[in-house]
Amino acid sequence: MERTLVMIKPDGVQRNLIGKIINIFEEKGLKVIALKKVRLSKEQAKAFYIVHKDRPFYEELTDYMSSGPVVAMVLEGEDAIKRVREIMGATDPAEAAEGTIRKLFGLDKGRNTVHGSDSPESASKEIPFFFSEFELIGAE
Ligand code: DAT
Ligand code: MG
Repeated sequence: MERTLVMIKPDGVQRNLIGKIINIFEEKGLKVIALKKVRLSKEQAKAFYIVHKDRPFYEELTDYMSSGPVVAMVLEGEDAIKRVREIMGATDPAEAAEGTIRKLFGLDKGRNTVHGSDSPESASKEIPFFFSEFELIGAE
């Protein structure tokens, strides 16, 4: 069993896609073990995306991620990190495979509707960014 951090980005929350997106993950057998809606400050968005601090899109990305509420959740399942990345699709919605969340709902490279941890190392930093241990309610 593996855990991964997923965010529904401001464009997804704003367009009332929270339920549809969670439904896609649940139908694939992933379990929601923690869930919250939050508004990130600019500083919090910069901290969350610190690995991208030297990329040219860091300012645009962190402005965007602090521009409206997001929904953060922890999903649990076998191979959850890789499976969530597959279900989300490529970063650029124009390049995302048919049936992926970003293909279905993504607007452009920045407003691509969802975030998912890209590795176990990322998940182990991103989950505690939003949730304390006692907020993670597994299936057992
Ligand atoms: P992913 O979210 O697929 O892991 P990433 O880690 O490379 O992609 O980048 C993080 C986010 O930054 C991405 O979801 C959207 C934004 N982003 C990436 N490349 C961008 C670009 N060239 N222009 C604008 N935003 C970009
Ligand atoms: Mg990434």
